[in-house]
Amino acid sequence: FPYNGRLGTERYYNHDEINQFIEDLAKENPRRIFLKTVGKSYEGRWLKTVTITNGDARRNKNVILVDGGFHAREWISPAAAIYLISQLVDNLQDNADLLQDYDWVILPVVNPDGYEYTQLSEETRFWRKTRKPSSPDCIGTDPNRNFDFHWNETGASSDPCSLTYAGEKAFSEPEAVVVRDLIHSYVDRGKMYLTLHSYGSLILYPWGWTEGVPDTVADLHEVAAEGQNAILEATGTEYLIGPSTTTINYAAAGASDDYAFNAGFPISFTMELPAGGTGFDPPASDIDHLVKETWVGIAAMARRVIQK
Ligand code: ING
Ligand code: ZN
Repeated sequence: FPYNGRLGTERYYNHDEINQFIEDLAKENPRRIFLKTVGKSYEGRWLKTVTITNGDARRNKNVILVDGGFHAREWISPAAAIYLISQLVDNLQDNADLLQDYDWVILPVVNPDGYEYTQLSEETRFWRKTRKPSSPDCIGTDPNRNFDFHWNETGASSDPCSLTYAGEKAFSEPEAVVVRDLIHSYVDRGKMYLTLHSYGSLILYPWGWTEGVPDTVADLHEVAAEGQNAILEATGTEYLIGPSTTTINYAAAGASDDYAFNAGFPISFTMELPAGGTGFDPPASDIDHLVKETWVGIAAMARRVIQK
């Protein structure tokens, strides 16, 4: 597929292609799109956010913060982030309301070392964690157990070889530090934090560390329901929505959505995109409809947040 300045939905892309894409976007749209290098992965890959605006000069708009690619094998997540970026950039007319008083800050691949590793071979395809050695024998920490909020209290492991290893301490992973710093730098203006995972067809909200729910659970539920209904209407895909712990039936502390919510994002979701293939590996032919329905859900949730 010839590169026309956009990444299509025909296949999955590697981290270099994704970074090149957002760099090109920023160069083409210098008044609307801003690129920021926000850190480096353990193996030295640049983590870059793209900030999408409608081009008016007003600063300090509200912010919607979205990330993808926490977990290496969840390839549909960066794909959905790419599609989200493309929609917000290319369809300004249709989405004027989403950008009128809001800027969108998107980090498409939180864990590029893991993501690249899963692209190496069939044997490495289902790697989940980061790639920093965690012990003499094992590699990787679960970046979604590495956040400093009830860190390693439940649903995480102290075994460096475990899939859900919480890390030697909270924020031991540079990739989690990058997301932490994004959360703090945008929280004053932050109206929604959304982290894209797979798989499960779920929209999860805090808490993940306890069976308790926040005081504002009704608000969280209302916004999630908006996404759920929009997706159902668009494609018939049935998402389940609810508090993380009781919806996936296990508590898991140290995740980014709890951290962002506790830091002050009033709406904070983990969106688990639908399974495909054996779960984490939807065939390329499924990318198009999955990322499109995800976009429909995200846009509906954002509109509910904006109207509140
Ligand atoms: N699932 C999430 C995980 O990190 C989750 C589930 C969401 C746990 C929010 C805690 C908080 O395990 C996947 N597929 O990564
Ligand atoms: Zn995940």
